[in-house]
Amino acid sequence: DGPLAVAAIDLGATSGRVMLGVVDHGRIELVPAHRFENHLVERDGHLCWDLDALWAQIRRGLAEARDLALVRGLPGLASIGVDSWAVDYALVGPDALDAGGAAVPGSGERQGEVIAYRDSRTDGVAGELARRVPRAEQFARTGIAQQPFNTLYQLAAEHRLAALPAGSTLLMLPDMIGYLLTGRRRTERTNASTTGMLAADGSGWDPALREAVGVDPALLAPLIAPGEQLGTVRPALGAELGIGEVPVIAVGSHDTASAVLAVPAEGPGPVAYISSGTWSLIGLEVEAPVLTEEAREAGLTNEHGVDGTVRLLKNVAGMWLVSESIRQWEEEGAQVDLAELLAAAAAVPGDRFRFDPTAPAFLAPGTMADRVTAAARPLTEEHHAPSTPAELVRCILESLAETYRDELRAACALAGVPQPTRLHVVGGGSRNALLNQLTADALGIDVVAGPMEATALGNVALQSRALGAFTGGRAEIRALVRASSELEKFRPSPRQDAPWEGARTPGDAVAGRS
Ligand code: LFR
Repeated sequence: DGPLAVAAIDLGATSGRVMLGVVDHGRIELVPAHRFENHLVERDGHLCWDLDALWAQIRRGLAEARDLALVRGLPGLASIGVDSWAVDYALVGPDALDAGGAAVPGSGERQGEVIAYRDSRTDGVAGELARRVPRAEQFARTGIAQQPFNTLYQLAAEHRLAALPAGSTLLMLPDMIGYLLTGRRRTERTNASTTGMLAADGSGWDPALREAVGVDPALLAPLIAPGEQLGTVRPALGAELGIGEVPVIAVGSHDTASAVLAVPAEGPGPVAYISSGTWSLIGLEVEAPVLTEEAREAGLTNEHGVDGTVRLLKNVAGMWLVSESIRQWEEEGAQVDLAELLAAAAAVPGDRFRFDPTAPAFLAPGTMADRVTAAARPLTEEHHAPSTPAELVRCILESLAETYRDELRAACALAGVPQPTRLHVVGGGSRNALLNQLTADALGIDVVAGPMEATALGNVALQSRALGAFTGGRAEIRALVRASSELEKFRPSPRQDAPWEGARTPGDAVAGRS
């Protein structure tokens, strides 16, 4: 019953990390073993992810995690879990055969690049597919919001399927890492739901949608549930990294599933959260999908979570708007420090400009500051457009906060639950104190910020439960997270009107306070 050391591989759109998680006496200590940058690369005319570079960084991170465990007197890694952003996939050919004719696990060759979800190949594709399977039917079958980048639409735009060698498999990104680690081909269920091709009850792939995009059933690997063991690290790889044949455990491999598992909520009532990173995922944890036409029209999605939960949420462009604006300013020669920029944004006057951060126009990378400036509507007669980086960031954060209010209100109405008394913000974006305060003010409820590394904590917690470190469900996992993190509370500033009651009805465009 001594301390347990596991490795969490957590890949984000702008950075990845391998964390050592030490679980001991009802607490998790996260020790960063290796952090690395990640970014989009252009290849063959597409925006892609550099999988080979990520895999090299992951291998280095695992070796370093093991070293960190040994330094602490622990016997090494007890298991590994992998999560990343959703919807993207690799195509892998069949395993090679050895001299005796036996398949060599993990030797299948990647068939082309891993094309990123922000690539323009899906432009217009969802509309075309809707002519074959109407949007209402797609939603009723899967419960997934029809975002242009869903795997389903990527597959409808995929030109490589016909040329794949027999025995090829589509593996979601974390499943691909799991395959490289173990040689086993499986599709983890939480991430499978983001494809837009999994039946809403999670029972299996939806045959009508699979056929509509020309995907042969043999291309899809069998499902695996979070908490199940995928396999063990291939002997040669385990020896190379000095980690041995460690079990690899399927976690909530969709980063948002792991992050929401680690929301430090307590007490009765539905859990309301924002998983705040590149995206802001705002919504509720519910027990069953909300498949009504109203939910579809509101743009809400029903993603599968750990332990049979469902996340009724909305994708809102989050820190991406800020990080891409900064990238533009830096390309133009400016030197930008995020902390200074946020301090300046807190100091400039508010309530001057608004725009709709849910608009698909902000999906693609490039010239983000210009695009947001062009979309910003003045709320007063004297000001025409944000004219400094601080003003633009203020406009982004205020627009986000008001969108959070409207989207959470819509989710509660559609799920038939009362307004929550607090909203949890987890992930890297939870460190943005100005945004947290604006959010508390817009909603008129307490905002509880942290933990920042919720995704890695959810990943580690599920591994340790699978290894038998504790028993129990979400309540136990959340108690473990609370015992392991420092949280900060933001209370709404006193103001005359009651913002929750005064909020717009779902479906209204985001608009400024009048
Ligand atoms: C967040 C996230 C979102 C998903 C988006 C694209 O990192 O996983 O949940 O909608 O990335 O995959």
